[in-house]
Amino acid sequence: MKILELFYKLIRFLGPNGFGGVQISPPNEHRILYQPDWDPNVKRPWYESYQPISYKLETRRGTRGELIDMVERCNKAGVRIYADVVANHMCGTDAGIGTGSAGSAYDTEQYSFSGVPFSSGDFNVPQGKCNSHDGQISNYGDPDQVRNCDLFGLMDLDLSKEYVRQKVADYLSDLTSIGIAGFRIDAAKHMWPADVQAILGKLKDLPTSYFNPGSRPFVYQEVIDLGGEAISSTEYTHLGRVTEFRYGRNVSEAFRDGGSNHISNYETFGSGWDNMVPEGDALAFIDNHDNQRGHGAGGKVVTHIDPQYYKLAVTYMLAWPYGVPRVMSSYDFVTHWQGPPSDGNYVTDDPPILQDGSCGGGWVCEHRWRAIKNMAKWRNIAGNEPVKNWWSNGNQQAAFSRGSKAFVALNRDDNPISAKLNTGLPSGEYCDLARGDFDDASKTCSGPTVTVDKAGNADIYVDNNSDEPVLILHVGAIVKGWL
Ligand code: AAO
Repeated sequence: MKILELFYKLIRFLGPNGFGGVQISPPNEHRILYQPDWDPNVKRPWYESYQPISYKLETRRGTRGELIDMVERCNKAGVRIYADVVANHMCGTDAGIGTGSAGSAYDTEQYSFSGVPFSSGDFNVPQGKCNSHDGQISNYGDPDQVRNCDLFGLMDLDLSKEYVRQKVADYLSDLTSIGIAGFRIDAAKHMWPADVQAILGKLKDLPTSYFNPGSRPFVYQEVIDLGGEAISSTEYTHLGRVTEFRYGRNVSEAFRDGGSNHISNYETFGSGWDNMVPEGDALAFIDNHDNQRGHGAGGKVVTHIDPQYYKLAVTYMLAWPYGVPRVMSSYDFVTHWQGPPSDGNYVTDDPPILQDGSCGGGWVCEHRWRAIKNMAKWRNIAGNEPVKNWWSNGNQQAAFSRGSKAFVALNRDDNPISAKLNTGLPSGEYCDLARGDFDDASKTCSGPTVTVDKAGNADIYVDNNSDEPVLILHVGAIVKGWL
């Protein structure tokens, strides 16, 4: 009985808490980058997953069968799975001769990947299509170089070739056929938009076993555009959404340690700011797997390492109407290349779920932190309601509602928020979802409540020294209505 309960607890967390989907690490065969001289817990760096060997679905995280099982269970629970797709390149030229995580043989000197198969005619550098002296990308001002040369020595595929396009499209079709709902296209900036378009054009609608007829894969492309380079995000927005790296940078400016902006200035945050793409084109996020450890780009973004600031930033992201938001869920690390918690064979561990619902075993699971977890449902309840009742102290405190559905207060200041504010909400006694959880069946709150009067006003108090420097209310968590 206990085991069954635990099982249901595990599969029933994301859906009931309002999370719509999960982005998974690249699910295809990758290089095994064993570094015998490295520290025991980092012998297999995380980033080997970004060095494809073939499109077989077998990785350090599990087998094809295990992936299918997970996708099916998640689809049944109403949670979609989005795969991180690495199609710009294969592994690094430094890999030499070896076999990948599914046992496929490769030889980088010969440009041979037997598991696909690819050979030298399928890559840009050996065909002389890269214009840099060493086959590498060094000049981000030159779009030909960015798209035809090797990124960090990763063997750049010639995606203008019909054969290569078809192999990638076959891989993506395989993913959708098992119920995967869409893709993050890794390194899309390093692929010609026309090539991405040709590949996506080969895909069929999503299978009707899990999706409505006529559904297309949800696509978001990793295009790092912080300005000052030749390639801009808008070259890709007709193909799907783009990862808006300016978003996390901008929000972090208000919330991270030493940030230079004030939350009081964020009343107009959105598409008009800092040349961010229109909100309908954006995938919004605070940090990602690269910039939380100093890889990639985005500058100094706030991460789980500063939990108070991070809760503020993610609460703001989920409360503010811009883009499709993505919440990061991490494992703890000391060195930036350290791989995930794993067993003696470097197979990634399942995160153990502790009594209080948090993760153990080295997993951070930010998405299970109470404020972040409860904000997922908050955003769903807010829906398309506009921002109303904006309040700020002109400094680092702000509060606002989304219509009359949801209200949030954020405190990054040196003083508590202690004010009577218009929450925009119907009168009632609300569960403070930053400090307690609401049980819908019994209409009870495990933490303190906040009373909203008939005019929508409430005495709002948010301690600046609290671990939870936010206040979260919505109409789905009312202990007693119509006071
Ligand atoms: C590893 C080793 C390499 C080795 C290679 C082959 O680290 O030393 O040569 O293997 O054996 C990940 C890791 C890499 C790793 C790779 C393969 O992060 O370290 O290489 O797996 O195992 C660029 C790309 C972007 C990419 C990002 C990391 O544009 O696509 O670098 N992200 C994705 C994934 C990432 C993955 C790959 C791609 C590869 O998310 O996990 O790599 O599949 C500028 C450009 C950016 C560029 C950065 C970094 O950014 O604009 O496009 O990102 O440089 O070079 C300011 C500027 C900003 C600038 C930034 C940094 O912020 O405003 O524009 O500074 O200069």
